[in-house]
Amino acid sequence: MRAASTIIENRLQQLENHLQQENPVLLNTVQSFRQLDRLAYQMGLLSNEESFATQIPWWPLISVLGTFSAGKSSFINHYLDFPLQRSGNQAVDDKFTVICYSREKNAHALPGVALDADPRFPFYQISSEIEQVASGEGQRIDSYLQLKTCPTENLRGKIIIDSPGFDADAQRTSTLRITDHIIDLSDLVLVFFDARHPEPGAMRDTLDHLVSNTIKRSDSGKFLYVLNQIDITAREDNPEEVVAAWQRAMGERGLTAGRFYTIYNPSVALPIENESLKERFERKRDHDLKEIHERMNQVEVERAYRIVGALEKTATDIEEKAVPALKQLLQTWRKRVLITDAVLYTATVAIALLLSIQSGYWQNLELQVNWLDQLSENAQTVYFSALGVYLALLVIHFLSRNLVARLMQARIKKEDGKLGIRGSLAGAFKRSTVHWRSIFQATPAGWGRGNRRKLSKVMQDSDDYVQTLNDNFTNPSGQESLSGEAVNDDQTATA
Ligand SMILES: Nc1nc2c(ncn2[C@@H]2O[C@H](COP(=O)(O)OP(=O)(O)OP(=O)(O)O)[C@@H](O)[C@H]2O)c(=O)[nH]1
Ligand SMILES: [Mg+2]
Repeated sequence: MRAASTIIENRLQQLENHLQQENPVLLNTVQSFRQLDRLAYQMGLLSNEESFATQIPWWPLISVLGTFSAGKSSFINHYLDFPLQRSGNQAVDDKFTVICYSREKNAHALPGVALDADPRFPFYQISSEIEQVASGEGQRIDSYLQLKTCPTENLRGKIIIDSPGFDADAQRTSTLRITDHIIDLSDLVLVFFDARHPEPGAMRDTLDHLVSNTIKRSDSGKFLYVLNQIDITAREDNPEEVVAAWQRAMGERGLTAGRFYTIYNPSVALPIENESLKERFERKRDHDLKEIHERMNQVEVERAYRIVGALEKTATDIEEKAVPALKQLLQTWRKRVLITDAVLYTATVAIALLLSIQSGYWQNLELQVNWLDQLSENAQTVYFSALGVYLALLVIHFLSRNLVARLMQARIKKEDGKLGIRGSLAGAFKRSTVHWRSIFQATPAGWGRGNRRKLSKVMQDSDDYVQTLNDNFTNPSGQESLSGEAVNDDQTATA
């Protein structure tokens, strides 16, 4: 138990260290999650080796997938404004690279084990998952993953994953498994295609796996489809046809309306000679690139609100769902214990009666027990007999409350989760029905005045976090320009 709580403590501390560099508002939310954890331990909603904070994804994850040599790495370098990833015309990347922010001036690369062992990152314990699909591959985690840190401000509050070119034929099950894992965790997925004449096999695999399989997902909105390198098409007779062919191929896979972008990379593109063509291409590229970048930046904002939202929801759910449900359960338990008590007492009396009849102690409806008469003459024995009866009743009562609690707990465990709250109602019920708590106690364990006050404080704090986030994310200079515009409007009005 101790070891488990130390693991959780370490995890939370690592999280805090990272947030300290990255987003101080969210650092405060970890404190609030800790307060909720303590309350939940006392209520029994969480066990010592759990934390509300580790149940939510902290990292806004953007993944870049797609055909090989489509320009994924170059796109990332351009976004970071930093030559972090190697690029080239041959297939360059054979690993997934997890790129995250660090204040240190120099970029660092760390092997895959660093990711596998670090709970702050989305690949924590991925090796065991890989081991399940490809035996023996789990230990070779370094050949699949690496971690790079980069000091670019653009990267603050996000993790970007660069991936090897997608090619289902050549790729092992483990790579496909990692790809699926990444897609599941990502807040935003950019699927890259190549406007040069792409290799049909790789294009087909990408379409099958990264387009067809994604349309029916409930989170299909997080996929953006990008046709890159369209500067090349400027040299073709009919550039529009390349884009049209691409969209047709997507349409054949069922993707008709969607987020299609056509871009090229300003830093590596070939020059376009024709001035008007150049202007048209640049306009389209700038427009689409801007939208993609905006979506990428938005991910951080959404993540921050998502986390504060999760904090507030966890707190309100305890008060509005868990506690009422527990009170209801305790009431049912009390009722059932009293009924069971009554049944057991009656049964005991009935058995005693039957035994006494059988032993011939009853004559003419009168109890004739000589030894009982003798016993009642001695005050001490009367006292001990009464005590004995009392203890017997008590034992029966505890048997009954335990039995009922256990039966109910099994039922609750089965239905735990239906309520949609974090934490275990079954655990909290167990805590509230421990033998030293009276069955007449209506409030659940850990729900005293002190803890209720702490919970309101967390709710109050989460409102404050939202305000701080609003202050951080709404550009303060935007306010100025708004009033500036108002002045201008007034002037035009008077003019
Ligand atoms: N003309 C042109 N070339 C590009 C563009 N984007 C990338 N390239 C070039 O295409 C080649 C492949 O780029 P990478 O960024 O390595 O592509 P990748 O998708 O990361 O490739 P893998 O990791 O090997 O799958 C490089 O030579 C880039 O310079 C673009 O928009 N236009
Ligand atoms: Mg690459």
